Amino acid sequence: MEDKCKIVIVGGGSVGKTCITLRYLNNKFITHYDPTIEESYRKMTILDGKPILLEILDTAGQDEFRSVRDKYLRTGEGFVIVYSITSADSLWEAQSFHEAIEKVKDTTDTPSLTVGNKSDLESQRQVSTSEGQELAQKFRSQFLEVSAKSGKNIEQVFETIARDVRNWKAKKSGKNQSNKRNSSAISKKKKNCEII
Ligand SMILES: Nc1nc2c(ncn2[C@@H]2O[C@H](COP(=O)(O)OP(=O)(O)OP(=O)(O)O)[C@@H](O)[C@H]2O)c(=O)[nH]1
Ligand SMILES: [Mg+2]
Repeated sequence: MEDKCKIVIVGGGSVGKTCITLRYLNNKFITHYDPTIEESYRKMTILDGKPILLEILDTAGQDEFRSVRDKYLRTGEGFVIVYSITSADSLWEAQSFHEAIEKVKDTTDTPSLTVGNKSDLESQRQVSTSEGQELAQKFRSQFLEVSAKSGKNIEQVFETIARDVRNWKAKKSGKNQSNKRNSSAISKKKKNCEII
């Protein structure tokens, strides 16, 4: 059976979450702004030679539509945290989304990727590349500057987060297997004790 990966795209309003998602899925760029409530998509792809089903959830950046936030944070396996390089405020918002993820997941090792979008708007830049990188380091996530308009680094967004989730799951199931082995070794020992 193929792998599955639940990816959630988060970030402030109008940073370009929907445009990133639709550029990846349809290779199209939408110029008008229509705030998202919540949209989900599925895409089958090949990652590192193996099939994987990506379940992508495009979420609301606008405050008034954020009521279901905790639910999707709980079910997501990998998070793409988006800000716009043209908005310093959106970098702060990215931070608050990251805090919400850590709080809901109650762990610091959830796979995430920090993305600075609208890299085609260099003349309107308010967030330097190094500021974005610093934030990503703080989140212990990888970092990409992208443009939904030009398509720059869009494929990499989904490849990177899907690979992270796949590795994270493999690590987790490896740990579970060794826990099972340990506990069955303990129960065997116990049985041996009873016989003696
Ligand atoms: N120049 C440029 N504009 C972009 C880019 N990505 C998005 N936009 C524009 O920014 C506006 C908002 O984009 P959306 O993708 O709808 O933003 P969003 O983050 O989904 O917004 P919410 O759904 O409200 O959270 C639209 O007018 C897009 O055309 C980009 O890479 N470059
Ligand atoms: Mg949207």
